[in-house]
Amino acid sequence: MGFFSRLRKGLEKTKGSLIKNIETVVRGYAKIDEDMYDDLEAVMLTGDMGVETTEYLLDQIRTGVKSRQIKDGNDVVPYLEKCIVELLEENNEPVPDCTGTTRVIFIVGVNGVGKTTTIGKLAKYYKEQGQSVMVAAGDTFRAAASEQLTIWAERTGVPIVKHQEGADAAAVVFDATAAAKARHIDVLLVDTAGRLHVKANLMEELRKMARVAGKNIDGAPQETLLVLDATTGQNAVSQAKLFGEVVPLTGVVLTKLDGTAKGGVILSVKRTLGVPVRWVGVGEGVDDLRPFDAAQFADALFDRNVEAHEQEED
Ligand SMILES: Nc1nc2c(ncn2[C@@H]2O[C@H](COP(=O)(O)OP(=O)(O)OP(=O)(O)O)[C@@H](O)[C@H]2O)c(=O)[nH]1
Ligand SMILES: [Mg+2]
Repeated sequence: MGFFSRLRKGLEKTKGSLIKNIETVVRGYAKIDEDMYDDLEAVMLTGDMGVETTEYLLDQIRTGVKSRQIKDGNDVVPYLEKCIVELLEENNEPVPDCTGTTRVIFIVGVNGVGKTTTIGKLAKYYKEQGQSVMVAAGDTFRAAASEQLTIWAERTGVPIVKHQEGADAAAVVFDATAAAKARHIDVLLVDTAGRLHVKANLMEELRKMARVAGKNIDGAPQETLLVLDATTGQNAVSQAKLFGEVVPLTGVVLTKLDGTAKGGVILSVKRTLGVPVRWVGVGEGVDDLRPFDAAQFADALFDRNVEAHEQEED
């Protein structure tokens, strides 16, 4: 199965709850009234779209009704689909150009969201793009974290910089940035320990790592990607807000979209955080992570252009 098919399959539960429920609500109303808005609101909140995004979409529907673009219940779903596609497409400015220097990418997030796995997948992706890649075991906190990353490094055939367990994570970053610079590496992926936004000392460590990276490579880290587990729904959004207060986030990696009904969270991540979703993950396999493509995501969510996508995959 190609990525589109896997994405589509991964979004099945979200579709089954969110989209189907919206359709059911709308179908139940012969004419548009306040009760319909109330029912729609409930369904959207349950689908993890979040309060702000839900309010926004309901306002859009009201606007559509006023402007007569929505005349009856039948028009609501296609109209909403259009609004959701617009949300997916907004705020997707391209990643900064890093030619002539090493692109340093920090991977941050709470425990178990998929940071280390994401690094393995990114290493493979960038290598396939013809870039030289190095990884840094910046999670010196958890036993076995650097072994886990070493396995990924071996599997993808990229060099790794690591220290002893318990070592200073900033020192790992210092050595890795120095090595990457000396070897003219294109992409340095830095793993970090899972941390709770409430642990001040760990957050301070993250700040220090970022500072140290900039000493060896101007402007580094050029990217700080927050990994969010889609299955946690709205919790992911609050994590993101708090992380963003400590380190400037440049993007989000949304993992574990496979098998959750909470895929609607992608809309609220985009809308409330104002940072682009850069990557989406739909499984544990090395090819289960791809750059976020709004049109592809919308097509997978609404079952559009399925044949064309499947032909591309063959
Ligand atoms: N189903 C699914 N599982 C995933 C995905 N991404 C990661 N995982 C799994 O999530 C689990 C945790 O992944 P890790 O990469 O170890 O997470 P981490 O954030 O590095 O965890 P800590 O280092 O403990 O903070 C592993 O079992 C991964 O295989 C995904 O997109 N889908
Ligand atoms: Mg890890």
